[in-house]
Amino acid sequence: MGAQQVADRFAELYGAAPEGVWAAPGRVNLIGEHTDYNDGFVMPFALPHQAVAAVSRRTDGVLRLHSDDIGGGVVQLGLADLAPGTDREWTAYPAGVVWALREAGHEITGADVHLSSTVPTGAGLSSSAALEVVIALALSDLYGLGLPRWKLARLCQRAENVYVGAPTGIMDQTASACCEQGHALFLDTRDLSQRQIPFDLAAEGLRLLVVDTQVKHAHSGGEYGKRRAGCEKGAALLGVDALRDIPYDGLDAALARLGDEEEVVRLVRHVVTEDQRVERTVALLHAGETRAIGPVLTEGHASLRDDFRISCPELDLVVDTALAHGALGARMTGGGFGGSAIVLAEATDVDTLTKAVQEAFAAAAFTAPRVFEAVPAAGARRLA
Ligand code: GAF
Repeated sequence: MGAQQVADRFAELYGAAPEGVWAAPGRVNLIGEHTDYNDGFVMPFALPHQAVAAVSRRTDGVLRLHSDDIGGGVVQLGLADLAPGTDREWTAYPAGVVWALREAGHEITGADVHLSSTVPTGAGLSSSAALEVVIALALSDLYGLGLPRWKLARLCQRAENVYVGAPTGIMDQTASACCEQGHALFLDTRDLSQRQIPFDLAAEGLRLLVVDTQVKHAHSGGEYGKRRAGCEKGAALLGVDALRDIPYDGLDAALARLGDEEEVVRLVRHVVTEDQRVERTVALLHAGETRAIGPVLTEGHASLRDDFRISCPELDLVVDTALAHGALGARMTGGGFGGSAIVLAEATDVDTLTKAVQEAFAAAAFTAPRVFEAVPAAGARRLA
């Protein structure tokens, strides 16, 4: 939805034009899954799908939130009443950001907000991070906080971890806040250092498809947290701060030290090899060998499926079908347990591949997937 439409709807709801309109995108993660809470590497890029927010300040300690995507009218909250764990609705994401900003000492005295998002929810494409980041950026601008992007991302992660109660890492919020058009973001989640990596598939006759399996997932559920706890246990057993500290060439020795901790062994193996896959992907892109990243993506899927155990039949079917019909590589993307897969393919194979995946889903009696092409889009910004 365009900035003007969102501003018009704001004016209809609240009786005056907004002070401004901002946008923040969802993301696809190219490679580097479940590495971000292990201080590791990730490589997301922004989608053209985005959350758009029209916002004005208030001075009376009231936060009003509205979205036509959800329905249910304007929700009015008192800033003094915002408290972690009290909201189980979509409003927890924007309200959590206001809470996190105030908790960090920023004087926010209220806001009227109208939101409209095109990021599919529960599809592993970071719809919640888009909501958080768009509010954080709007309030940082309006209240003159001048917060750098990485700090906005940290505040949004705090909102999600503490206020919403989902123990996620820093990737999604940083992707939404920091990605640039035409680039993937190589992010070191230990110190948040970043490199924008040119990623123009069309110029090379390639395409990246996103296949949303329509299997919904949620990270506040227990499985994500269990994986995270297992990784932390692995780091503790190995005497390191985070699994990032296990070098790839020290993996075998580390696994041997874990002995019969079979589950921890699998988690550690995934994280350490996944960090190495990110580094390999960056090196291949740097060398102009874009097609060669395909097998690396596919290896990543096998690791998430067999070691991390967070795939599902629908995601595996996308990957297997795409590979059987000529894809260069394919893998699940995002947190797992449903959501989306990505497929790297020659442009000329896209129609055949899409049809094959759709037919395979129909034959398996799965809900029809949603398939679209992903082109790296801009990160969060002010629109008006
Ligand atoms: C979700 C989380 F929000 C991220 O922090 C990340 O851990 C991802 O799952 C898995 O790579 O999107």
